[in-house]
Amino acid sequence: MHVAITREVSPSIASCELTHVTRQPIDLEAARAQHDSYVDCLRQLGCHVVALPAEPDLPDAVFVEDTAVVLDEVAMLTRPGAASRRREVPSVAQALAPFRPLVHITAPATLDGGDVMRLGRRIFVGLSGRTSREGLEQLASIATPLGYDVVAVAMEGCLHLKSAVTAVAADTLLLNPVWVDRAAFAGLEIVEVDANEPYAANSLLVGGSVIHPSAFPRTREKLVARGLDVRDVDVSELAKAEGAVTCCSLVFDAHPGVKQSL
Ligand code: CIR
Repeated sequence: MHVAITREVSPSIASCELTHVTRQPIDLEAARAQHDSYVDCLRQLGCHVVALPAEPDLPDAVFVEDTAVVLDEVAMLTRPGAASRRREVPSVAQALAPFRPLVHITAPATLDGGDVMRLGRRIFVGLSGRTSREGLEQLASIATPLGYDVVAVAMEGCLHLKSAVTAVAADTLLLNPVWVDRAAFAGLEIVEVDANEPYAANSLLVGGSVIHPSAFPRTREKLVARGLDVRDVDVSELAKAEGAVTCCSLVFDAHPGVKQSL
């Protein structure tokens, strides 16, 4: 069974961090409605959802992905690159504690979960504006002894590695070649986003289904043409806070080892 940790949209989301996106008004009710539909989609795909309450003083707290990296063996609590986001971590740690032993990324290292893409026993880590070389090294010092191969990936032009590339199947990636070099992923199948839809690479694979933003129909067609089960969600309001579909949840296997995990 998959668990999905989520958090309600903060009433202060309008004060979110922004890096590559121009600030525009965010309709809180619309953002909440979209988030509800996203959580429904996770439930439809069989996830047991652990929904944390909104954090009124933490504008970006809905984007729980950045606060942790959940492996089969441990949950790694991050030290987010944006100082404003570090107070999001303790409540996520509490939510993860029943499922995994906890380990921590510590200062001065920084690491955002959005920069960490796990594919089986391989972990790709984007060196972004949020994730430092020390963050990568601390992650490797935890994951390598557990048997994971940790691979550093250069990227540019976007916030996180998973803005540029995500898995849509065990051996297939959805990728924007402008932001990350496909050569970093030799041996894997690559589907490129439609050139007019640069933000379309962020998708969330749950079981065999791909949650994908409805704003990107041309890229969606490419996924459907490959026989993938694509579930559209409208996250346009959350996109104004520079978020997308991976960042709103931490999805992991409740009982790793019992069956194949993500
Ligand atoms: C931030 O800049 O931290 C938030 N406004 C957006 C975080 C999105 N997270 C993600 O894609 N993993």
